[in-house]
Amino acid sequence: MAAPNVLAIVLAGGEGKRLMPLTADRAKPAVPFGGNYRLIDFALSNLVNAGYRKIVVLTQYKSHSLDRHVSQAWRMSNLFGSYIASVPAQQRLGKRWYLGSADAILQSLNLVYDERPDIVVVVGADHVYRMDFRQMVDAHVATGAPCTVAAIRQPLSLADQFGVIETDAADPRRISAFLEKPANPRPLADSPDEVLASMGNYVFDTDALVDAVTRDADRADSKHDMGGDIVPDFVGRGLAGVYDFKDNDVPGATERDRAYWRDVGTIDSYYEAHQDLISVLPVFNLYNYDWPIITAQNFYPPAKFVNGWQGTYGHAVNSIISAGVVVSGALVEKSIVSPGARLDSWAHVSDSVLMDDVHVGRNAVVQRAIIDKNVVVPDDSRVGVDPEEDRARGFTVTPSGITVVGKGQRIPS
Ligand code: ADQ
Repeated sequence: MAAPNVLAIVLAGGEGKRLMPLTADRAKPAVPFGGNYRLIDFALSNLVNAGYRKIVVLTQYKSHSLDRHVSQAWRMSNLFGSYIASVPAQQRLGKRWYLGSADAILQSLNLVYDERPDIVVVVGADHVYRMDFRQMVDAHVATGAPCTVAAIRQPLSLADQFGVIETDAADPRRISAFLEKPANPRPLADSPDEVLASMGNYVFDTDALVDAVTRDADRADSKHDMGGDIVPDFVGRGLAGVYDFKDNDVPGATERDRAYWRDVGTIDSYYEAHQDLISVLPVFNLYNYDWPIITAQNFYPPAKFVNGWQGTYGHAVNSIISAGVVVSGALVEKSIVSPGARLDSWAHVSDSVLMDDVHVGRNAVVQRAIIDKNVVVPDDSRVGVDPEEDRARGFTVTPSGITVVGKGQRIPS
């Protein structure tokens, strides 16, 4: 059988409130990650590596930096009909923003009509993982359900952040119940501390998706949300199948990172995912060249480590140091330093994430902190040392004690 014609829709309009202040100035999918990347790079790499090259990215909230990233990093020749296009809310159905992710698709149906795909793959844009979507599409075609939801086991304690799936006892590939972010979820029969969670990635037969979002538009009680309304509609009609992420076998994956999937929706989970990357043996393997995570190739010079003032020794250990960084007489430990950052003599950065072009001045101390783009940490100042002092200065401090200095925030000297 010929491969189906597939259109991918990337939902990238989310606000990401729980990642504030990192999302004060940018959409969640545009939040930098791992030094070089933006969150959306994981979803787009997974689609492109799977061979899907007709991709529309639906944006809305503070879309400028996301839009710029998609157009610069993901510019593709339109050879043989390939494209990755960032599409802003077009208000085709009236003067309103998207009401929810299903409304984003409804308002963008012209893109579906233009392409006339057999199948539409709908994916979120804010998770860190590798997944071969072609394998999910093959499973979708094989089961014959018009809607397939990707699923992964997650701790019961996190169930209120996810769509929770129950499967049919007689046919475990069918979804019998779906509850969006339930307060009292039922755990899995074979594992009392886990639920089967929706990953927010779906495969639809085109006609079924068009029908569902069109009917949903007239429903007064709908929030017009894919997870909250569209998937439950398919489940209610007995038309939804499940695709277990553990069946996905990405080329080059290791036994440890095959099942890796992280929702980095909170500052703490974002920070923890970074801690993994800088560990000696990370679970998520950035070095899998068989399934590369693609991002912008900026023209930064290589990273450089030099002795600084009075011969101070510039060095970094257990860290990721990106291109264009200059560590001059500073010490970096267990940290991620993004492109273009500069660290001066006697500065000490530990257990931290520094984003692009951060400047850490002489003798400054940064620990257990996330410092957003372009922020200057003045000479002799400190961040992340005293949570009360950080709160008093207007910085976000998470319950686990991570300080976040947002874009444009000033650190007093
Ligand atoms: P959430 O992530 O909480 O749950 P949502 O906030 O709708 O759901 O975000 C899903 C994706 O849609 C994100 O990539 C977001 O950027 C995008 N998005 C949100 N609103 C949008 C809009 N108005 N226009 C365009 N894009 C929009 C979802 C599912 C759950 C599932 C989790 C997995 O609803 O069932 O378990 O993802 O993390």
